[in-house]
Amino acid sequence: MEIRFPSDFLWGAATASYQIEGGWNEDGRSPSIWDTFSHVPGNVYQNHTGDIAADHYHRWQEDVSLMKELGLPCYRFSFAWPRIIPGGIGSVNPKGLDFYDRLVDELLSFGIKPFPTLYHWDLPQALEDKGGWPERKTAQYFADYAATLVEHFSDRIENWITINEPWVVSMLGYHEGVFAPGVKNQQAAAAATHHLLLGHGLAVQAMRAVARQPLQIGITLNLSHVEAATDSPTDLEAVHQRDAHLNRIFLDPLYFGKYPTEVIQEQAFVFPEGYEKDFPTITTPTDFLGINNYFRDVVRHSTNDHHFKYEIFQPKGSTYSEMWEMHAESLFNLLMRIKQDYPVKAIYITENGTSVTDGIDADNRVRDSRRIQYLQDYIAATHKAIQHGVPVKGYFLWSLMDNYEWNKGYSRRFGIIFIDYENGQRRIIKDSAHWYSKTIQNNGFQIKTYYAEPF
Ligand code: IFM
Repeated sequence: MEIRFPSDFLWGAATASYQIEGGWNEDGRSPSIWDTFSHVPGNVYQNHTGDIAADHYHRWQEDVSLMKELGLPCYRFSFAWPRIIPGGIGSVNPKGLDFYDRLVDELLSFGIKPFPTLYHWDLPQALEDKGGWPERKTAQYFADYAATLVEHFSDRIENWITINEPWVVSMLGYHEGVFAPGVKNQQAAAAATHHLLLGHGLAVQAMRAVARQPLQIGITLNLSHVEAATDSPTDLEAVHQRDAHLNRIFLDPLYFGKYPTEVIQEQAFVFPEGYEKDFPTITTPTDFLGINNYFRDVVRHSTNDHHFKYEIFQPKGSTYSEMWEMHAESLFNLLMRIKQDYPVKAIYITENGTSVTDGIDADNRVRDSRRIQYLQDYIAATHKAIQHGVPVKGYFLWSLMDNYEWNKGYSRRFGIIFIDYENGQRRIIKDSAHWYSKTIQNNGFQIKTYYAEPF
């Protein structure tokens, strides 16, 4: 079967500052919470850090040439807050702006549209020292930082994402403590959730106030379709709860100005006093919703956890890559559900992809056929959703290049460009990048069976 996307569909690839840049202490950049966290032995797989990462801070020109070679129309990257405002608040670092000026101008000179994210988890450590996201003032500091960037770049950049995956920031960073800043405190996580939403709303307002052209602004959420392990009433209830904790906890305040009732009633989430007064700010209208999706969540009832009466269940016989189940139909289901339940004007898939650690063959090729299979299936699911009326306007593959996968360090490879960390950081275009490049060129593809075996 042949599939073709609408002629104005936007194709891109995504990265994030801490995961690729390196240059962690250069040109006035201050430490972020990820520098602090990754430098503590035991926090990250084999104590890997982002000190050098893919060395994009020095190789950005080569990386932009590769984007050009692949015919990439759009590039999603993130600004590093500690490069721009090293203290988190106050003075702006001209060298930080210079780096992104060079990057943005180079992209534009090649006709590649920049699609930046303002916050992809690298909070300046100075702000964590003042309380981090559980502290209300951080929301305003974020809005000030957002305005600084928009003032400087909005003559050249139209599309902006405020925050990437606030669920990960609050739940993995402040509740489970497995991501920076490594805090394990439910109260802190609830406060962080609320202040991330507030920061987003304040930022949208501040950005529009200083913009040099009408902007397209959105937030990116990590969302998953949730399914029950069985039809039992308790498993169905588990679906409802998980959906509230993962999806509705951000979607409902953003679109309806309220937290899900079930969440409010639980002991686990106690939001800061007077939180309701912030909903008018949190619901400040945006232009699109960014969705990061990789897998579905299958859940069943469980009393193992003190607060959450469910557990994630890995169905037997399903297909897994190194981290997550591959289940493209669940992306279709998720998109249909968003269209049905929320008044979303436009959707961008701001991340989708898979980790497969295929290495370099003797002929210097990386034959990552399993990634091609994954991409084909998920992009076809996106296409099907568009056919069913879901307003998906673009797709960003995660990731342009192999990079630092947070607490898994360099043990995971999500890139369509291979980074040879051990051999001078050379870049090798993987088979999947050639496939994606052709897909962009043809604005679609012929569906094939690339890889029939289970992983
Ligand atoms: O690498 C991350 C990215 O930073 C956020 N979304 C998920 C990706 C894969 O885990």
